[in-house]
Amino acid sequence: SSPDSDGCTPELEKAGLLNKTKIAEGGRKLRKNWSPSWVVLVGNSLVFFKDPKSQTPSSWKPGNSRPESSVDLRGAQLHWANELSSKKNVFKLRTVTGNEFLLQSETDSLIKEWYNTIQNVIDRLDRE
Ligand code: I3P
Repeated sequence: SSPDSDGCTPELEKAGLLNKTKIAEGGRKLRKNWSPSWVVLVGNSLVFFKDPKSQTPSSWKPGNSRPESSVDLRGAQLHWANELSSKKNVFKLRTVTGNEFLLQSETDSLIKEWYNTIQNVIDRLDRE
C-alpha cells in the first residue's frame, strides 16, 4: 500500500519555482518585491519557501525546510493579471483575508499549468 493509504497526509499536487511578489496584506497595498519562490500546492494550501536550495519535491515535508508563508485557497480568487506588471505570464491570487500575490514564470506552459491546478483546487473547495 502507499505510504499514505490512510489519507491523513494531504496530497502533494504540484511544486516548482515561480517568481512571486505580495502586493496586498489584508486589503492594504504593499510595495512590490519580486523574488524567486519555491511554491508547493498541497491539500488546500499554497506554501511558499524562500530557500531556492531546497528545490525538490520533498522540500515541503515538515522538518526539511521552513515555509516562508502559506495561503489558504478556500474562497480564494485567481485572475490573469498581465496589466499589473511589466512581466509576462502573471496571475493574481487573492485570499479571503485580502492578501494578494502575483505569481509569474517566463515559461508559458508552466504558468498555465499552475493557474489551472490552483483553479481546480479553488473550484473543489467551492463545491464542498
Ligand atoms: C518596482 C520594480 C518592480 C515593478 C514595479 C516597480 O520598482 O521595478 O519590478 O514591477 O512596477 O515599481 P522598485 O524596485 O523601485 O520598487 P513589475 O516588474 O511587475 O513591472 P509597478 O510599480 O508598475 O508595479
